[in-house]
Amino acid sequence: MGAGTISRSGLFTMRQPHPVWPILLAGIGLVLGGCAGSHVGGGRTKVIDLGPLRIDRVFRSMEGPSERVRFDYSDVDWVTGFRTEVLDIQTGERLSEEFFCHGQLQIDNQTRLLVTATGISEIAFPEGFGLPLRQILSGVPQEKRKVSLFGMVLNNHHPEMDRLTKIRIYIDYLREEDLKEPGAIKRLYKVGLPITVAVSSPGSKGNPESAGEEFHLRGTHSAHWMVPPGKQIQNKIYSHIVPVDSTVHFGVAHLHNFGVYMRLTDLTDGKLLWQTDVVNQPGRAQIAQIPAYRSGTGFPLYKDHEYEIEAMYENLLDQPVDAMASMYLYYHPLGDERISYPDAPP
Ligand SMILES: [Cu+2]
Repeated sequence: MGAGTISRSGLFTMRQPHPVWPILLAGIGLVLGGCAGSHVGGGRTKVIDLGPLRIDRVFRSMEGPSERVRFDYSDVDWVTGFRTEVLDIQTGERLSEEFFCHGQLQIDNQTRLLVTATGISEIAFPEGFGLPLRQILSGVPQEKRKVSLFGMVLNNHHPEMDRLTKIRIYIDYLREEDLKEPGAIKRLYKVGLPITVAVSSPGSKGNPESAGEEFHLRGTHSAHWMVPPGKQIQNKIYSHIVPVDSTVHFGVAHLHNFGVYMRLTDLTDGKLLWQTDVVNQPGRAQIAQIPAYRSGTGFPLYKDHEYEIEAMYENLLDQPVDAMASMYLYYHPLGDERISYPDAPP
């Protein structure tokens, strides 16, 4: 059906300079039955717990305790959803998303295929779409053809707290045999579009390595910066964001607290394609939700167009706050081409 495999480097995925966190054969793997879609059967869910992760002081973004475990994908052909939650280990209570920094499903070549974070705890592709994990991995060199799950907690507000928590990850998936007919599900591939700033620019963090494994250093540019009090708009222009003409069917944006919006504009067409406006908890400078984009129809991305991503922060404190702005889009190639991520991100 497809036009062969296109070698897609992880050009716009985030870089992890050194694997600081050991890969542990831990976590609890459960398989749950799920409800079936109309044209595919046997929706399945794996549940994996990461932890214990002790929250006993303030941890800002990328500073909290974390765990990485190996993910056995031997029976996973398609991923249709990825959800994360933080639970209190003793009571089983689900904690607010303010205690969730981020989670991810990552290939050993550092390509992060699925990322959740504060306010975007759920990836749920539109019905009839899925990420073809097995096909993607078949394009990755054998020695890197492994997958891990990662989760990190966060605590911006409660210095007095002392709780043992865990991050629970749900992975909704399908096996090939669940598809009632060939082509019952459309392939989605990820592109990550981070805003980056010059490391040496005023206001940026001086030592990127100190921020831990997730610090997205891209040459002399970093995906992490500090926002001074007041409003700030950052943008970045990208070209060749997709290897083939495509339509986007799912998207999320990652922002830290005091983020206001993130938007994607097609500069060639002059069209605003998607904007997401942060929803804060009532009366608090705490992200409640960053609404996702989800559509069976989608919007187009063209291989030869130029795009701009833009993010606004409004820092209401009298001191600088940490910031990031990344957009993760899931696109379906119009010609049904097959994409892989054979190379480590630059
Ligand atoms: Cu971040």
